[in-house]
Amino acid sequence: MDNVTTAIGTPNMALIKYWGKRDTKLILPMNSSVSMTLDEQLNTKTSVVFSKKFEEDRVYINGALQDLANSEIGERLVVLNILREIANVNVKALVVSENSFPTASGLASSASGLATLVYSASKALGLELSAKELSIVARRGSGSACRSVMGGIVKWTRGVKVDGSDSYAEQVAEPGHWPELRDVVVIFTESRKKISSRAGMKQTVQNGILYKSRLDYVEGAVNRLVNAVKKKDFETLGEITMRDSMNMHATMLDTWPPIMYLDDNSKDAIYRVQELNQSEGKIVAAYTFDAGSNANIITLSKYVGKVRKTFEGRDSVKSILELKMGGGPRLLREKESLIDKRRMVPLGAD
Ligand code: 2P0
Repeated sequence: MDNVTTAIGTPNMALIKYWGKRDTKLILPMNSSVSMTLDEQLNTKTSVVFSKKFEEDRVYINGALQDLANSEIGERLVVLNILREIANVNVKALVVSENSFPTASGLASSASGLATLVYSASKALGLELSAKELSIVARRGSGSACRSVMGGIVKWTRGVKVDGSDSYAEQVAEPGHWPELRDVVVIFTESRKKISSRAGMKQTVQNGILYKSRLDYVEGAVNRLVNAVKKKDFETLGEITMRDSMNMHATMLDTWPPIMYLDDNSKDAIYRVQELNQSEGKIVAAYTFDAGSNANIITLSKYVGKVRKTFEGRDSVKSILELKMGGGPRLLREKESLIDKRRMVPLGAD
């Protein structure tokens, strides 16, 4: 106890999307999904300390103390209780976390935040959990977070057991297997999304008509995508990625009331990528959209210039990031801590 740990972790971008839960408490998904963990250009840094001196858990995100009794953040912090149970201790925690990118803007902040918290807190408690064990704990905080506890290409298997013990993430390929893979993020907006992923997926499962047909096709697509990654077959990966993004958004358009994250900028991006692929005579870039309008263009390093040229200089484009695959969370040195160890408060607090 009283051991301050600081970790850095990153978001992941789903190539086959998680959209819908079969168990909302244990966060068990309706379908398996596959993602690439991104590099540290977008990151979360999280310092954690457990101490008998604390009377309650206190969590600061981007400098603001969170109201744990009345927020979704409070629900997500069940991960701290699960880790305390595993460690067999009952001490409260101070958590100080900072995102390098906007929260809830469709840039996967919950995945990055929860994965980094679980990793950092497990180390603070002296636990040596496997990647699989970490993913099962992180899943309880946010589904997509289970895929950010490891690097490279990651598959989250749906599982069938009611206790969720077979619903976990595993690495399909290390970043070094396909170092040319890129996610070019085209940012149109940094504002908060209108409806949270959590609420949006619930509404889709409850009221969607097309949603059932998504479930019929998606497990086969996961297997085909995993094979494409193993063979480094970009064209197959690209087609599966684009079609799965369109399929997920189609299930949202079809639910009631309908949900639309894609806007005119997103639609323009879809046509531009199609035109690029047509002019190259093959799939060299693949668009994918999460619960937001920003475009993620999956491509290979040699085509990044052409993808950039497609979007650069346009009024609608706020910024463009070129992300590689990342290696998953890791510990940082003591000097990078966000906690004042002597006073046991966030660094810079009064
Ligand atoms: C994904 N998304 O696979 C999909 C694609 C958004 C669109 O996972 O309720 O924040 O915490 O389990 O993980 C976003 O949903 O939802 C998400 P919860 P989460 O990345």
